[in-house]
Amino acid sequence: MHLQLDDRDDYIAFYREFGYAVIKGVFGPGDIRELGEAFDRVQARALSHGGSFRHQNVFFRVAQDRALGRIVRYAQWPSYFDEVLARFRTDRRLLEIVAPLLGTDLKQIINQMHWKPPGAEMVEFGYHQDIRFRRPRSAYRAPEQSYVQTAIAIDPHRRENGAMTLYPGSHKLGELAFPERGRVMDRAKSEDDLLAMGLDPGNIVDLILDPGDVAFWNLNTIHGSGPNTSRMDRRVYLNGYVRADACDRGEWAFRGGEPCPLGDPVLVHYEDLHSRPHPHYVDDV
Ligand SMILES: O=C(O)CCC(=O)C(=O)O
Repeated sequence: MHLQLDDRDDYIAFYREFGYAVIKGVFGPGDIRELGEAFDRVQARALSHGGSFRHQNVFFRVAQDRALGRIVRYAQWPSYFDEVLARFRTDRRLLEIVAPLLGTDLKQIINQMHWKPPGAEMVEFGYHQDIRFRRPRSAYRAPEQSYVQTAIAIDPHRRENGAMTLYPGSHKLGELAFPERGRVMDRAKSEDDLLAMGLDPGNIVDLILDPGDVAFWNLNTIHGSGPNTSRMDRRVYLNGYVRADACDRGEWAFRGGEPCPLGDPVLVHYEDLHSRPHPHYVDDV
């Protein structure tokens, strides 16, 4: 189903029914060029470090890939240091998408860039629901209704380059007890995980995006993503918003619909923000 930003009623209805939706052409070629350059800048910066690196909420996950050597899997909260990424995190076009679901007073939990460089062997995400990452749970009230995850496609997003795949309607199943088998980003996307939950892998759909499209999904929507067997990267810029009155964590993104710039970092995920605020390497790569 191809929806445009103007088809607000349709994409909200689609989201409510299936737990995700795609809006075509939200961002134009100029926007995507700017974002693509930001991806290159942040990737180079992350690789300038010897391993995974944290400074306050900023985190670069660097991994050792069997085929390519050191690669960047993701960067968290680049908007603290990159003006372009900061501008897009509070872009009104993203607000317009989520406001019908969440209102216009929003905090942000996810500000994240993902890469899947061509030829890399270890870039899959096992099937999961994002609700598992919303911790501590006591900081979130009714997270399934008060939180929406968005993704801006920078590259074409196809099965060959490791598109996300989703289980439509799975947001209605509640939080499922996926087997705890290490980090989601270290697991291959496997139909066995769905079968183990009594779910039919035949229901899975590919999330097909073109550059500038925006996908958004519910915290309970089951999704994962496969390997990149193409010659093209597969980059997405993720921004996750929560109704401010339903969450004790996160950076303000919009107040009364007005963009909120970042200041001194506040608690989002990094529990040691105040006790260990200095830059350091994280040695679990
Ligand atoms: O980038 C991807 O393919 C996976 C994204 C994902 O699963 C997530 O952000 O929860």
